[in-house]
Amino acid sequence: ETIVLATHNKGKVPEIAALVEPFGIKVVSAGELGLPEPEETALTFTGNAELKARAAAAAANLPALADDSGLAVTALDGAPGIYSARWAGPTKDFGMAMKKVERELADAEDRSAAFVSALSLAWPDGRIVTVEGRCPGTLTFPARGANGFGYDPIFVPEGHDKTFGEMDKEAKYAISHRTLAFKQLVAKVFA
Ligand code: ITT
Repeated sequence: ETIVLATHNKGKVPEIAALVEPFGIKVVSAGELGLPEPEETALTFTGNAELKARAAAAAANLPALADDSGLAVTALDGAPGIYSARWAGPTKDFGMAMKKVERELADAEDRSAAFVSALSLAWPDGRIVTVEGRCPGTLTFPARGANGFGYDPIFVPEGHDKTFGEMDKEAKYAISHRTLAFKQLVAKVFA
């Protein structure tokens, strides 16, 4: 069996592939298939994950797994949230996006945040299963570490000292928002 990873984000592909491959399922990314990138018009992580999964399942005529994720900062009322990718602009400059988070936090004492991942698995027949995972932590500046992607260098997961950017991928995958969401997805699909 093959499923489409309905993402064009090169940081997400290896993370989602690592979750799916132990089940003996082959993966192909939306990028590799040349599928179009749907406009993310929903106002929630789950809504955007569902529209991406549905669009890819219909276009590829295969089951499709989409992730919509982001960084929710407590002192910013959950921003950048679903706009996490958009804060980096068209050039996907996450150095700039992390600086914007730091600037907007200014003197805020509360440095707590969470990474959120909504995963949605859609089939060409219209069936769909959607879940959401959350990894709590705190923000640290300046950014540290070159591993991972996006906002990983400023996020220290709860109970740890290193940022996701400093952790090796096994350590991140063990606790990430995406992994927590995937566990729920497996429980629902095989229920
Ligand atoms: P697709 O829609 O094609 O999947 P995207 O990058 O546009 O790619 P999102 O709309 O879900 O995806 O944006 C999520 C952004 O949140 C992503 O670009 C990262 O900057 C950030 N993000 C999500 N998960 C992350 C993680 O595990 N580590 C660091 N940053 C993360």
